[in-house]
Amino acid sequence: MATAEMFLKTQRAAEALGVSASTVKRWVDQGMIQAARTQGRHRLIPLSEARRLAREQGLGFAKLEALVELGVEPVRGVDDRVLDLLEGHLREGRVRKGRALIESIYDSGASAVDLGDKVIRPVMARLGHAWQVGSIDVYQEHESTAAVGSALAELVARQDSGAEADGPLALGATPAGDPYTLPGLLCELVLREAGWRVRNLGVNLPLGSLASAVVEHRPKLVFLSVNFLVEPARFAAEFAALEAAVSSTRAGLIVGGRALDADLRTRLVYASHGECMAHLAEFANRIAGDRPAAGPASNQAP
Ligand code: B12
Repeated sequence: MATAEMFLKTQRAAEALGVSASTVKRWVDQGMIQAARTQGRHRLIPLSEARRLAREQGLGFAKLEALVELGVEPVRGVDDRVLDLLEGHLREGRVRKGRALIESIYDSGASAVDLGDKVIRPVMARLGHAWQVGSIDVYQEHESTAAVGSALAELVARQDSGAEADGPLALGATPAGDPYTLPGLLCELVLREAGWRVRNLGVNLPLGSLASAVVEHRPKLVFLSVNFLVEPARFAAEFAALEAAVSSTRAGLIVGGRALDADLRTRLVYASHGECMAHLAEFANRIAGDRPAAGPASNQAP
C-alpha cells in the first residue's frame, strides 16, 4: 500500500503505547522498532511500526487525551471510559476535543474497523438514544455528527495524501434519500487502510448513477451503505439494476447499513451483506486477491 507514512516523536509514541519514553528508546535501539531519525538524531517512530508493536505486545491503544484528562494509567483497548469521554466531549459541544480524541485513538493503534465498530458506532448510538429520550437536543446530535465526520474526513485525507494509483479500486455511496455520512466515511477509511483506492461518491446518490459510475470506472469492489430509505420497494427495484451492472463488470458488491432489515434483504437480489466494518474488511480482503474486474467496453449494463 503506497500511503505517506506518519511519524511519532518518542514521547508521543510512548504515550500512545502506554509505556515510558525510555522503553520506546530501548526498543528502537534494540531494533524492535524500525525508526527514522531527525537531523538532530531524535528518533521518529513510523505510525505503522507503533501499530504493529501495539498489536504484537498486546498493548492495545492507549488514549492520549483520555489519559491526560482522567489522570489514570494507560487503558488497554477501547473501554467504557474512553467512550464516556468521547460522548461527553460531543454532547457538551467540545468539538475540537472530540475530534482530537478520535484522531488520537486512531494514531495510537486502533484499526479503522475498531474505530468504526467499537468507538463511533456505540458513541453515536448513545447520542441517538439521548436524543430519543430528550436528554440532548437535536442540535447537539447534529454538532456531534459533524465533529465525528470531520475527524473521519481528516483520517481519510491522511491515508489519501501519499496514495499512488496502484491499489485496486473501490467505489461506493449511500442511496437516494439517505443523508447518513458517517458509515460511508468509515467504509472509505477501512478500505484505504487496507490499500484500496477509494472513490466515495457520497450520500444521497441515485442508484442508477452509481451503476453508471461502476460501468465507467470498473472498480473491483462496490460498497453501498443503506441507512435510511424513503421507498424500500423502489430501492429494491433499483438495487436489482445496480446488481446487474456490477455483475457485468465482475466486481464484488457488498451492502450494509441499518435500513437493510431482514424483510428488505429478502426482497433484494442476492449480494454480500455485512453487519459492520469488520465484515467489510473481511470481504475486501477476500476479493483483493481475486480476478481483476472485466476489461473495457461492456454492453451488459442495466
Ligand atoms: C446522526 C443521526 C442522524 C443524522 C445523520 C446526519 C449525517 N450527516 O449523517 C440526521 C439528522 C440526518 C438523522 C435523521 C433522522 N434520524 Co437519525 N440518527 C443519527 C444517529 C445519532 C447516528 C447515526 C450514525 O451515523 N451512526 C454511526 C454509524 C457508523 O453507525 P451505524 O449506523 O450503526 O453503522 C454501522 C453498521 O450499520 C454498519 N454499516 C453501515 N454501513 C455499512 C456499509 C457496509 C458495506 C457494511 C458492510 C456495513 C455497514 O457498520 C457501521 C459501523 O459498525 C443515530 C443513532 C444510532 N444508533 O446510530 C440516529 C438514528 C438512526 N436516527 C433515527 C431517526 C428516528 C431519525 C429520523 C427519522 C428523525 C426524524 N424524526 O426526522 C431522521 C430520518 C432521516 C431523514 N431522512 O431525515 C433513529 C432510527 C430509529 C429506527 N428504529 O429506525 C436513530 C437510531 C436514533 C434513535 N435512537 O432513535 N439522524
